[in-house]
Amino acid sequence: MDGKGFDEVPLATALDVLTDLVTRRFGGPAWTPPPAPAAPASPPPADPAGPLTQQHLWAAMATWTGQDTTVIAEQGTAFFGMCTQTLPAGAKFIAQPLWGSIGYTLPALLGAQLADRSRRGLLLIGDGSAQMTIQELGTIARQGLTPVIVLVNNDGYTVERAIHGPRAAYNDIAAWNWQAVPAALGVPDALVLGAATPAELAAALRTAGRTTDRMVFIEVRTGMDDVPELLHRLAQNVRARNEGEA
Ligand SMILES: Cc1ncc(C[n+]2csc(CCOP(=O)(O)OP(=O)(O)O)c2C)c(N)n1
Ligand SMILES: [Mg+2]
Repeated sequence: MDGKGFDEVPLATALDVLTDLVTRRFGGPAWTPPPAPAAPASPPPADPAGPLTQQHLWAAMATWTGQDTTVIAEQGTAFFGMCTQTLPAGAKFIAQPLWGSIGYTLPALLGAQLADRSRRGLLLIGDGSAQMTIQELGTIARQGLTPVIVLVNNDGYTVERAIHGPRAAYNDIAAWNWQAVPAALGVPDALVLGAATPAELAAALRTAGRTTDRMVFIEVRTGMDDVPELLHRLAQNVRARNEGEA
């Protein structure tokens, strides 16, 4: 401040001092918070037997999350779907939107679970990201860890499709037999489930809640172009900026 440095001042103290200065200088707080935005209208209930949508998926994952759950959301649709949800007090949320390096979350799940075995890990990861670091599934099992892994199979890089090249080949990935992957990578006792409708997801999540003695691996299917509302809006802005630069 004014050419002087003040090291190691806790943020709360700094804010108190700055508020005091602003009050004395301007005779009152210079800024008042804007009114809270009106709550969005709740979406219509999903058809239990219809296709699973991203809107339904992330809300259902937030509802499933408990106070002892550590949610880890990969930097695809999972992050954008989960970062707008409200989680219960005590729940932890791990993501890395700053670096955005895909594949981070599966080893992050391993680390978080090793650091605290009393919490249940819930990994939310896309098929493209999972193909980067999936081999650590075997290490997770070898360490006796029993997380729930929700793998979003939407045939490739959906977050990238939303920004550029919806049908470009570089957003496609090889189609894997995901349900065979845990056994192939050294987790023969994983409980492997699949869900393509809200009803199937509800059933899988009920089973996952009861099954705490082994890894639960749920492959969920969502549409190739289906994205959470936040990502839809962000992608529109990025697309517009890219077109302006062209
Ligand atoms: C190491 C690395 N490579 C590439 C990217 C660019 N990138 C960001 S998100 C993404 C695709 C993620 O796809 P997926 O995990 O399937 O998530 P989805 O959006 O389909 O749910 C890619 C390739 C990146 N962020 N980090
Ligand atoms: Mg994907």
